[in-house]
Amino acid sequence: MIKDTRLILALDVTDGQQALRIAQNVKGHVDAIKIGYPLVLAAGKGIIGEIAEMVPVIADFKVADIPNTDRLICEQAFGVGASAVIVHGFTGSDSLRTCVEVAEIYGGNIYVVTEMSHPGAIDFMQRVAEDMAQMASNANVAGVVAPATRPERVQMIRSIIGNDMAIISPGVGAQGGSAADAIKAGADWVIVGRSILLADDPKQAAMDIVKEIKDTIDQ
Ligand code: OMP
Repeated sequence: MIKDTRLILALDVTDGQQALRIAQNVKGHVDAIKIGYPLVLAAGKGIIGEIAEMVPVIADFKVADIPNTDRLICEQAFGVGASAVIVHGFTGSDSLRTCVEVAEIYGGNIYVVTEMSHPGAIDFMQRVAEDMAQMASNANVAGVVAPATRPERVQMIRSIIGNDMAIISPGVGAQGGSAADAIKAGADWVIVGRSILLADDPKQAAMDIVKEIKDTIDQ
């Protein structure tokens, strides 16, 4: 993924035509588009390939199964044109290794979820997030997902994985986090859905976030 705008759009809509229109509209203002179950279940996996023709696609399937099932899921995602797949860390190193192997075959990337951005992540995930970050680092993945809603946790996770791996950070806007704080804490990209999708002018909303990030970096 080319680091330019440092913004990833979470395309959480369930209408394929609307998804294509939004992608066309924001292309050039986002470095990637993240597509998850809502859109794929509604429009079919082919939507990944259609959008990948405009902007690189991260398939957010939060893969979390035994290695063989993980392999089948990752093959489906990379096979239709995803550049990267998001996988959960809590299923352990053998599951993760299998995802990495599939990614290597397709020349794609894996991002591992460490601690999620919503309040419930504190119930179970937070206490193993640092171990999952370490596992991700050992597995040499492209990066991890860490919460913009808790910039101090982004900073902690950055200290574990070092500077060779990327942090992509959701939770900006609708969930209360700020793009500037996430970037300052060490995120490489922020992931934003509703603040862009529900805006009167999604392209302008994306441009505003990109400006906020650029101003933060220039400070
Ligand atoms: P908004 O809250 O609408 O900006 O969307 C955030 C996007 O990031 C959604 O697609 C979530 O599924 C995703 N996400 C989180 O919000 N929190 C996480 O901890 C992890 C993800 C993710 O893996 O993308």
